[in-house]
Amino acid sequence: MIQRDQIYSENYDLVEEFRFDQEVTAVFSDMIRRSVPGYGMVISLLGVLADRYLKSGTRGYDLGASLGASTLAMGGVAQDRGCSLIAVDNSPSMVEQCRENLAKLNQSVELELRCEDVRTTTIEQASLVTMNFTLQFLPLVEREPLLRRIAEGTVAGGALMLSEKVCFENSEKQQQLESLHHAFKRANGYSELEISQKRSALEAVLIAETIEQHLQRLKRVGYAEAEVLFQALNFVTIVAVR
Ligand code: GEK
Repeated sequence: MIQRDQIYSENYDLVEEFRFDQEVTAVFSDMIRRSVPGYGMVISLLGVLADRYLKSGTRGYDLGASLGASTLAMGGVAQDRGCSLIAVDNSPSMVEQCRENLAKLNQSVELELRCEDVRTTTIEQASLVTMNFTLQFLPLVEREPLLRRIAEGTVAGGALMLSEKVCFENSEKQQQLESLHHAFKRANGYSELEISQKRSALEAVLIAETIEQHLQRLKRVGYAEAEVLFQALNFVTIVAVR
């Protein structure tokens, strides 16, 4: 059963930095659906991209796999084409729960679940890499080297699906989308207190960049094309092709 996220419903004197610990893991499915506009569509789109990009004999990677939703979305195609899947997350509690969820995958899919930092993951023979809402948690200076290694480990014609919370240079647009995102959370049952305490917890942890910064960097690291495939408020999914 899905447990409701009430982590920030109590008033805290001091809001601690957000961490992907046991408490977050227990409510994560509910939290991400009520906090990230378009999350369900992103996961559905990944099934479509898997069909387009996963090539037989290659690998699919899910970087920042959390509970395995993205890995599961690639599972059917991976099985049909004999691709192996590698799911990575550095939160032990997420990995533990993810292992149970991935048991749903057909045993014939070659699957590796690793509890490690994506910055140390070797990417080889990838035809599809998905990094949904994970790059945003890495220090800014470490993003380009990681993306370069992903691009270098991707076969010609392979793709990266990158989903991120974004910000906007235009301050009016930034304010408008930020306020719509809060309205989205309110509409999904979060109180003002929950929204503001979660924002404080994430302040130093989730650093958003602009769509332009993402697209330019993807081209710099070796992708031939990079385009926004889907946007819901201030959350975008970019597809970059090698
Ligand atoms: C989904 N993609 O459901 N190395 C490995 N994992 C990391 C790192 C890191 N350096 N930093 C953060 N994580 C998923 C949702 S959630 C997004 C991804 C969100 C992991 C972290 O432990 C968490 O599980 C995940 O990245 C981010 O499609 O909570 O907004």
